[in-house]
Amino acid sequence: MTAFEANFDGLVGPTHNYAGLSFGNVASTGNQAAVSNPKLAALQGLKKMKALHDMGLVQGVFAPQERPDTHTLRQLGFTGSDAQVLERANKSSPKLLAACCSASSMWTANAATVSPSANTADSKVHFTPANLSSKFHRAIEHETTGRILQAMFPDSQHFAHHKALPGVSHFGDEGAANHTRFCSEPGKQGVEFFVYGRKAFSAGVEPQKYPARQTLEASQAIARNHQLDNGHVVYAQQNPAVIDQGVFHNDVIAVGSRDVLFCHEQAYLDQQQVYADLKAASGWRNFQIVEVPSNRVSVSEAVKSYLFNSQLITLPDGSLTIIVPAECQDNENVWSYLQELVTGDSPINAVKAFDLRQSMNNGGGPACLRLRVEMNDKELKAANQSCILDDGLYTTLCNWVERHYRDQLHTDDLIDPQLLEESRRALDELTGILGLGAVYPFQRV
Ligand code: SUG
Repeated sequence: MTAFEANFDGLVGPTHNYAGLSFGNVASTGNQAAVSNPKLAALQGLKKMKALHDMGLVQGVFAPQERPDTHTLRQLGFTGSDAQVLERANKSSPKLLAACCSASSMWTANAATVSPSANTADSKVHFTPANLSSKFHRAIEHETTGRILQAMFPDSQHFAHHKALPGVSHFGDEGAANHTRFCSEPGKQGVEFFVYGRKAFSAGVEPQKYPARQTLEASQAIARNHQLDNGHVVYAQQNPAVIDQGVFHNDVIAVGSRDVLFCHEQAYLDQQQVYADLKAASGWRNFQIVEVPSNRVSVSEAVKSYLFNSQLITLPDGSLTIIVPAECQDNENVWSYLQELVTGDSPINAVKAFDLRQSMNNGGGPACLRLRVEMNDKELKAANQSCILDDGLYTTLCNWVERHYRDQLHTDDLIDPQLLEESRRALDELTGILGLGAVYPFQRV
């Protein structure tokens, strides 16, 4: 049976905007109040999906959430018609309204942690939606995320779905952005690498300026729920000093795939120990570490260019390509490093840059936009086929975006009841296209 890694990219929702909601994510706060282009954002994301499909990879589509989230606003005591709820929330706090309007579910690396069947004791693929408890606008995602995941992977013979961990800071969980599966090849038992920013129940070092979103205890709970073998799990603490420079997730400073870890030399608190633990747990000879030294690419350049928020993809011919954001091309130093990397003797053979600037302006690069699900043939068959991209679905989704999305949005527009209408109309049609059923609150009343 063949196994492979599929990418499920978040389709950018119709309310994509820049509200500066994510303290510690310097792109988000830096672009606060800029005018966004939701249509372009969605099309940029779709273009990347199509390109990966064309390269021979299995590419899936992950539906966005219902926004504005009037259901949460009602839970918070705003009453009246939907238009009044929006208006009253805005009057109380424009930032609160913006939090309930964010299209942040596009970054599906934060949707869940996924363990492939090759690693789990019951040989099922396990999913835990991330509680994203460190940011309010993200903490309201996991319920719908769980429903969408169920609709995408419905067969309980192959897929096990867990509830998000308790939504408190002790169990802050950011999903796959802080989790990597290594393996000698897909379908084989491999290592699950969990990266955390702080410990909740014991003492340890922590960042001073920006929050550490993920706790060790959250990662440990997921490993238990997913029935992982302890000998194949490695935990590592992120370097608090880099969190304080804007590295709010591990995937801003490292990326791994198969038997390759590509990371910055300052990524972890005890870098050499992390390497030793990964090598010991993997047990296979070829585990390769490509470490980028600070004197080649500084942490600040890494954060600006999002060099590490890249995708390492294995093409059907076995070669490894790195998918980076166009910002890497803009930075001469980073681009020349990448040229050397792919022409030198590293395991990475080629580089491809994508324009994802709409998402990047909120701190979301190529890796943030995708959730990896390693599957075998049987599991892929058992998944919802309407969510798997082909040329037809790509065209359908581009047309859908063209018909429903605005090409300009400012945070002042979030109060517009028309936007809510447009968004619901679009999502209602989308659930039909992707065969999801009634996953949104407005469809369930
Ligand atoms: O959680 N930005 C997201 C970006 C997530 C990136 N994901 C990964 N690194 N995997 C976040 O900080 C900004 C929204 C705003 O400010 O409007 C935001 O939520």
